[in-house]
Amino acid sequence: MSQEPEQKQPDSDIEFDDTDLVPRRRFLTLAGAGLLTIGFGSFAEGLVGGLSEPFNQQVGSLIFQPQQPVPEFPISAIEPDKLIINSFRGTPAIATETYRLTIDGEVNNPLSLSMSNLQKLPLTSMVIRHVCVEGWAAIVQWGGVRLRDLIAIAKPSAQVKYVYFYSADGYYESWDIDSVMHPQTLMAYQKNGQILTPEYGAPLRLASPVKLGYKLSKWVTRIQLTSELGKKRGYWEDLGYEWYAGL
Ligand SMILES: Nc1nc2c(c(=O)[nH]1)N[C@H]1C(S)=C(S)[C@@H](COP(=O)(O)O)O[C@H]1N2
Ligand SMILES: [Mo]
Repeated sequence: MSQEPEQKQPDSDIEFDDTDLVPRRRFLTLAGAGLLTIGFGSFAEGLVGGLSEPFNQQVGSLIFQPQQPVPEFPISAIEPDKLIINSFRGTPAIATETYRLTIDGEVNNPLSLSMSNLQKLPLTSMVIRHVCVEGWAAIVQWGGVRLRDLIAIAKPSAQVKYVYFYSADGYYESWDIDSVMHPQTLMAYQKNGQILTPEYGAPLRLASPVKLGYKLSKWVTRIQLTSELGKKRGYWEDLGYEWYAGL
């Protein structure tokens, strides 16, 4: 007699479709609880509050007591010509229609999100300064989804301390969880009021006033939550640049 090996649920099973804000498996439970009829804020809180296992103290406290916001600039301060395209390997071709953002690693609810899934979540807009270590800066308006909202849906496990970002051009970065959960850390799909263009990271890139330019990955396809940093920490970091790179 042989036992059937335990089958791991394939990622496709939890893919969103255009009408659901949440993966299908979860849709049933949340719809049952009536949570889908209310706003996303309540939806995320309901999700977090309803966890059966203790929520990561660190990640949890960051969700409910957000860090001090970094002051923003008025729209009139935007410097449209100053954001220099800085890409180590050119612009990768990404078809927006088939693009998916994967959120996985040490999470209870791995996600695969389309741009239309992401665009249904609350849009946050901010005008901040982008600073590149190569000696230039630009005031830019970014619009997108708060990364901490996405992390909350993915239900990180208790030990998560770091997050890796993988990009379609082979670029990779790792961040501390505090900076990831900062309310002004966005997965952006708009720049200066327009949809993001390919050379600036479309369809989805990091934008944040708490990190230097090289931490702000363009063309992000995968976000991996982890309790440990590996040997590789980031494209520039592995060539000698500082890892934390805070502003
Ligand atoms: N995937 C990817 N992301 C990246 C880079 C890159 O080469 N590839 N360059 C980084 C650097 S050094 C900077 S300053 C900013 C530049 O963003 P911009 O090209 O939109 O001005 O992107 C960052 N993100
Ligand atoms: Mo940079």
